[in-house]
Amino acid sequence: MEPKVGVGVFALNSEGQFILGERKGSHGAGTWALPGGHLEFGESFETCAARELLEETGLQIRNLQFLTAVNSVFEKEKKHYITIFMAGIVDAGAQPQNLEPEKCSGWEWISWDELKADNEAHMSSSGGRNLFLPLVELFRQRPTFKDQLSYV
Ligand code: 8DG
Ligand code: MG
Ligand code: MG
Repeated sequence: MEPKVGVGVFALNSEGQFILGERKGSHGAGTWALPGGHLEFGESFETCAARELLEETGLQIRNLQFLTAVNSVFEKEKKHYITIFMAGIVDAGAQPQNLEPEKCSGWEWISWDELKADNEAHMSSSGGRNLFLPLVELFRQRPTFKDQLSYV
Protein backbone atom coordinates (compact mmCIF):
# COMPACT_ATOMS: atom_id res chain seq x y z
CA MET A 1 0.00 0.00 0.00
CA GLU A 2 1.22 3.47 -0.82
CA PRO A 3 1.19 6.47 1.52
CA LYS A 4 -1.87 8.73 1.33
CA VAL A 5 -2.13 12.48 1.67
CA GLY A 6 -4.14 14.10 4.46
CA VAL A 7 -4.69 17.82 4.95
CA GLY A 8 -5.05 19.33 8.46
CA VAL A 9 -6.40 22.86 8.87
CA PHE A 10 -5.58 25.48 11.49
CA ALA A 11 -8.81 27.51 11.34
CA LEU A 12 -7.75 30.58 13.29
CA ASN A 13 -9.99 33.10 15.01
CA SER A 14 -9.01 36.69 15.82
CA GLU A 15 -7.48 35.58 19.14
CA GLY A 16 -5.17 33.12 17.42
CA GLN A 17 -7.09 30.08 18.65
CA PHE A 18 -8.02 27.23 16.32
CA ILE A 19 -10.41 24.28 16.26
CA LEU A 20 -9.62 20.85 17.62
CA GLY A 21 -11.86 17.78 17.91
CA GLU A 22 -11.68 14.27 19.32
CA ARG A 23 -11.69 11.64 16.57
CA LYS A 24 -14.29 8.86 16.53
CA GLY A 25 -14.82 5.72 14.53
CA SER A 26 -11.58 5.46 12.52
CA HIS A 27 -7.84 5.30 13.12
CA GLY A 28 -6.73 7.62 15.85
CA ALA A 29 -10.08 7.28 17.67
CA GLY A 30 -9.82 9.01 21.04
CA THR A 31 -7.05 11.34 19.84
CA TRP A 32 -7.47 15.05 19.18
CA ALA A 33 -7.00 16.34 15.64
CA LEU A 34 -7.49 19.35 13.45
CA PRO A 35 -10.36 19.33 10.97
CA GLY A 36 -9.22 17.87 7.67
CA GLY A 37 -9.32 14.90 5.36
CA HIS A 38 -8.01 13.23 2.26
CA LEU A 39 -6.65 15.17 -0.68
CA GLU A 40 -8.81 14.21 -3.67
CA PHE A 41 -7.52 13.60 -7.16
CA GLY A 42 -6.73 16.89 -8.92
CA GLU A 43 -7.35 19.05 -5.84
CA SER A 44 -5.13 21.88 -4.55
CA PHE A 45 -4.14 22.00 -0.86
CA GLU A 46 -6.21 25.18 -0.48
CA THR A 47 -9.34 23.68 -2.05
CA CYS A 48 -9.05 20.53 0.06
CA ALA A 49 -8.57 22.51 3.28
CA ALA A 50 -11.56 24.77 2.58
CA ARG A 51 -13.77 21.86 1.49
CA GLU A 52 -12.99 19.62 4.47
CA LEU A 53 -13.41 22.47 6.93
CA LEU A 54 -16.79 23.38 5.42
CA GLU A 55 -17.96 19.73 5.38
CA GLU A 56 -16.92 19.12 8.98
CA THR A 57 -17.68 22.46 10.68
CA GLY A 58 -19.71 24.68 8.32
CA LEU A 59 -16.99 27.35 8.60
CA GLN A 60 -15.68 29.37 5.65
CA ILE A 61 -11.97 30.17 5.65
CA ARG A 62 -9.82 32.77 3.90
CA ASN A 63 -6.11 33.63 3.48
CA LEU A 64 -5.18 29.95 3.36
CA GLN A 65 -1.45 29.32 3.47
CA PHE A 66 0.75 26.25 3.46
CA LEU A 67 2.63 25.72 6.74
CA THR A 68 4.57 22.48 6.66
CA ALA A 69 4.28 18.74 6.05
CA VAL A 70 4.91 15.76 8.32
CA ASN A 71 5.33 12.05 7.66
CA SER A 72 3.26 9.72 9.88
CA VAL A 73 3.49 5.95 9.99
CA PHE A 74 0.62 4.48 12.04
CA GLU A 75 2.32 1.21 13.02
CA LYS A 76 -0.65 -0.48 14.67
CA GLU A 77 -3.21 0.55 12.08
CA LYS A 78 -0.78 -0.12 9.22
CA LYS A 79 -1.44 3.25 7.61
CA HIS A 80 0.98 5.81 6.28
CA TYR A 81 0.05 9.45 5.73
CA ILE A 82 1.78 12.59 4.61
CA THR A 83 -0.04 15.45 6.32
CA ILE A 84 -0.09 18.85 4.73
CA PHE A 85 -0.79 21.52 7.36
CA MET A 86 -2.62 24.61 6.17
CA ALA A 87 -3.71 27.70 8.11
CA GLY A 88 -6.29 30.36 7.42
CA ILE A 89 -8.64 32.80 9.10
CA VAL A 90 -12.32 32.41 9.93
CA ASP A 91 -14.74 35.30 10.47
CA ALA A 92 -14.75 36.92 13.92
CA GLY A 93 -17.35 35.26 16.10
CA ALA A 94 -17.98 32.35 13.70
CA GLN A 95 -18.59 29.07 15.54
CA PRO A 96 -18.00 25.51 14.31
CA GLN A 97 -20.87 23.02 14.06
CA ASN A 98 -20.21 19.31 14.51
CA LEU A 99 -21.47 18.26 11.06
CA GLU A 100 -19.97 14.74 11.11
CA PRO A 101 -20.85 13.56 14.65
CA GLU A 102 -20.05 9.96 13.72
CA LYS A 103 -16.42 11.03 13.11
CA CYS A 104 -15.85 13.70 15.76
CA SER A 105 -17.13 14.17 19.29
CA GLY A 106 -17.26 17.98 18.94
CA TRP A 107 -15.08 21.01 18.23
CA GLU A 108 -13.27 23.19 20.76
CA TRP A 109 -11.16 26.34 20.41
CA ILE A 110 -7.59 26.00 21.64
CA SER A 111 -4.38 28.03 21.47
CA TRP A 112 -0.96 26.77 20.38
CA ASP A 113 0.36 27.16 23.95
CA GLU A 114 -2.50 25.13 25.42
CA LEU A 115 -2.08 22.43 22.80
CA LYS A 116 1.66 22.27 23.43
CA ALA A 117 1.10 22.04 27.19
CA ASP A 118 -1.44 19.24 26.66
CA ASN A 119 0.97 17.34 24.46
CA GLU A 120 3.81 17.68 26.97
CA ALA A 121 1.54 16.60 29.85
CA HIS A 122 0.34 13.60 27.88
CA MET A 123 3.89 12.58 26.92
CA SER A 124 4.89 12.57 30.58
CA SER A 125 1.71 10.67 31.58
CA SER A 126 0.34 13.55 33.62
CA GLY A 127 -2.98 14.20 31.90
CA GLY A 128 -3.49 16.37 28.83
CA ARG A 129 -5.11 15.50 25.55
CA ASN A 130 -3.82 12.60 23.52
CA LEU A 131 -3.03 14.18 20.14
CA PHE A 132 -3.43 12.61 16.71
CA LEU A 133 -0.03 11.38 15.50
CA PRO A 134 0.48 14.05 12.78
CA LEU A 135 0.08 16.76 15.44
CA VAL A 136 2.56 15.04 17.75
CA GLU A 137 4.98 15.00 14.84
CA LEU A 138 4.35 18.67 14.17
CA PHE A 139 5.46 19.42 17.74
CA ARG A 140 8.56 17.27 17.25
CA GLN A 141 9.42 19.01 14.02
CA ARG A 142 8.50 22.60 15.01
CA PRO A 143 8.24 23.23 18.75
CA THR A 144 8.25 26.98 18.11
CA PHE A 145 5.60 26.87 15.45
CA LYS A 146 3.47 29.55 17.08
CA ASP A 147 5.29 32.34 15.21
CA GLN A 148 4.24 30.85 11.92
CA LEU A 149 0.61 30.73 12.97
CA SER A 150 0.45 34.37 13.99
CA TYR A 151 1.55 35.75 10.63
CA VAL A 152 -1.46 34.36 8.74
P1 8DG B 1 -12.66 12.22 3.75
O1 8DG B 1 -13.10 10.82 3.51
O2 8DG B 1 -13.74 13.20 4.09
O3 8DG B 1 -11.68 12.71 2.74
O4 8DG B 1 -11.78 12.09 5.02
P2 8DG B 1 -12.33 12.18 6.48
O5 8DG B 1 -13.48 11.30 6.65
O6 8DG B 1 -12.46 13.61 6.85
O7 8DG B 1 -11.14 11.47 7.19
P3 8DG B 1 -10.15 11.98 8.26
O8 8DG B 1 -9.85 10.72 8.97
O9 8DG B 1 -10.58 13.17 9.01
O10 8DG B 1 -8.93 12.47 7.38
C1 8DG B 1 -8.46 11.68 6.35
C2 8DG B 1 -7.10 11.24 6.62
O11 8DG B 1 -6.22 12.32 6.62
C3 8DG B 1 -6.96 10.62 7.96
O12 8DG B 1 -7.31 9.29 7.84
C4 8DG B 1 -5.55 10.82 8.28
C5 8DG B 1 -5.17 11.99 7.44
N1 8DG B 1 -4.79 13.10 8.26
C6 8DG B 1 -3.49 13.32 8.48
N2 8DG B 1 -3.37 14.39 9.26
C7 8DG B 1 -4.59 14.86 9.57
C8 8DG B 1 -5.05 15.89 10.39
O13 8DG B 1 -4.28 16.66 10.97
N3 8DG B 1 -6.38 16.03 10.52
C9 8DG B 1 -7.23 15.18 9.87
N4 8DG B 1 -8.54 15.35 10.04
N5 8DG B 1 -6.81 14.18 9.08
C10 8DG B 1 -5.51 14.02 8.93
O14 8DG B 1 -2.61 12.62 8.03
MG1 MG C 1 -11.90 14.59 8.57
MG1 MG D 1 -14.00 14.88 5.95
